[in-house]
Amino acid sequence: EARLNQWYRDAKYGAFIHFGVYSMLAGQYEGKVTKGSYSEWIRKNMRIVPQDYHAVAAEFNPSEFDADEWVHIFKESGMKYVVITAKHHDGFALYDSEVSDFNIVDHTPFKRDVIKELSEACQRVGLKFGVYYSHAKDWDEPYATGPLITKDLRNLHPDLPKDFKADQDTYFDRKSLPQVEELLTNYKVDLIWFDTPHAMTAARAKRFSDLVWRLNPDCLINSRILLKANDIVTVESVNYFDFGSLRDKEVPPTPPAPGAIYVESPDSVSSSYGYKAFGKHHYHSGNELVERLVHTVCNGGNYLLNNGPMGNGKIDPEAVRLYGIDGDWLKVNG
Ligand code: FUL
Repeated sequence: EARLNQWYRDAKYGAFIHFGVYSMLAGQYEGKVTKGSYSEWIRKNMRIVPQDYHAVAAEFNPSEFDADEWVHIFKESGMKYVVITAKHHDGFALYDSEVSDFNIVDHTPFKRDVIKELSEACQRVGLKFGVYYSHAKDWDEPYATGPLITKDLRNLHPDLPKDFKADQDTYFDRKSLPQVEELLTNYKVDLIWFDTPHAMTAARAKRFSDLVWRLNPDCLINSRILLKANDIVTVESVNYFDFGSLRDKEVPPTPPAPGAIYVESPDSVSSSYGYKAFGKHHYHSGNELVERLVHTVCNGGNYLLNNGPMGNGKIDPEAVRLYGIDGDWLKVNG
């Protein structure tokens, strides 16, 4: 069945968004700065136990969030689609989920469904809408250990019974697949962006792709559903720095064949995906980002440039400035 993915071929440039409880922490917890460059990894890197991370989440209140303001910035910057973290590795859902209470509506004073508001704002201005979903890794859910060694699992969940046995399939059945089903059912999703496919076998990945395409045959799926997922995905997501090696890859034919692979390069305006105000962190220069955008697009790919909004719900002003530089360049150079 042909997928209506011409929009993706034409898109060239999109906004990636990492937003969640970690945005509020901004790289620091209880006065200590997190190790590692990614602020969205703070739960694992600082070994924050469930009770404590849930307490932090209960204070998450991005009261200045305005979906229309966000999409205005993306549109002005020449972006054609948006991909936002519906759930990152910390297990917190940015939408109203019946599957897990650990979500923005049930667990925070904010109580608003960011995925709903953003997807509707995107539709109003004609931007395509995608969700990032960490399908294999979930630090809120002991069953989903993936490559976590026992020590890591015990660090994150010290109160587990001694005889507890992790089981990735139990996690898929109880949380991951049902949440993907919710997302595809309750929102208009044009692209689902899976990530870190540890513990994924071809058979497990097929459960996800079958589910997605049963609910929405036009939904694009990226390659991080499974390592070497070429036969089932429509979008191959490779980091910007790997992109050079894809130069010789065959550019998809027009009109796109069913299941054709489109190349995309996810990248961030800074050395973190989640917003970071503390610890080691740097932003890339405007020139560098324009060069990355051009390089990616000239190689037949889409450039998915991330910003990490702040805990108050506003887009980081430095990201606005850097997006604007790309936007100005596009206005002059097409
Ligand atoms: C990685 C994740 O572990 C990072 O936190 C981020 O989401 C990046 C886009 O992908 O695999």
